[in-house]
Amino acid sequence: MMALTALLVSGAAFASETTLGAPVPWGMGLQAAGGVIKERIHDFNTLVFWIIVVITIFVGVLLAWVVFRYNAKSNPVPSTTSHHTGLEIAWTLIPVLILIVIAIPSFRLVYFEDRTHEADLTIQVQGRQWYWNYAFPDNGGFNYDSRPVDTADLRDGQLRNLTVDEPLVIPAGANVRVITQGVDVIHSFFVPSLGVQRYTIPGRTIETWFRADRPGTYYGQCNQICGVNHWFMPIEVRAVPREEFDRWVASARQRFADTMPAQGSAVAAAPAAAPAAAEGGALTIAEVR
Ligand SMILES: [Cu+2]
Repeated sequence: MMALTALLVSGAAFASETTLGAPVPWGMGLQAAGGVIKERIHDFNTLVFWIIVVITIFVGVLLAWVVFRYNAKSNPVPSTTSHHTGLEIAWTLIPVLILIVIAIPSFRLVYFEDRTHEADLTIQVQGRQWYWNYAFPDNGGFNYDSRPVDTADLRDGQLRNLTVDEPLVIPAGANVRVITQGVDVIHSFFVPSLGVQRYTIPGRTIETWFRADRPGTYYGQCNQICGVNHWFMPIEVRAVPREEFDRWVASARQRFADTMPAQGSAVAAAPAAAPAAAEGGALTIAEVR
């Protein structure tokens, strides 16, 4: 039901083929999955949820039975049993088995989320007080800042405290390796609908990955209290088809050319072919908004 609501909301606000990874009013479950990691998180969550339901019902029934059957009125002469070997083995072994049933998929998921061995693309994420900086080392090394849009400046379809001026654009379906770095204090790169979360810690470089299997817009926020504007440090990931991503890269290489390390002719030559594509790329991004 929750997933259905999320789907309806996303269908209303965005084109039908895009997914919306964002909080929804009265949402109580996990956000809709935009990729494989979040799907596995959903599966694991469902498994643990039903284990909890069964245990809660079992303990509730047991408690009610003891209260009604063995209260002082119904059971004036209490049993003097102090040990029951069979029972003690059971209430030790069964919880151990339950924990094993939870632990195996849990560890599998932790290691799956941890890093990818087949990255199609590497991006570098820096949390800063109070905005994000994204770098594309595979695409010329340009980088840019991503800052939130003030509520007063929001346009139609933009989300309060979530929409940013320069989203993180990635190709849909690609394994994106994320390298996080800290600059000032600890921040945390967190996009719930893509199932990705990593600290950005000064003096450290940490790796993780994510994949958006469907084109769409996925929102997140800094997830580590990092100062007075921590609440206003949103993340907007836009997953687009490969061709659109390539157009965006061409445009970004021009717009953020001053941030690219000088690497001789390879970098300098690339923008020559780009102007037309660059405009197209920028237009497409604007259209989606
Ligand atoms: Cu932060």
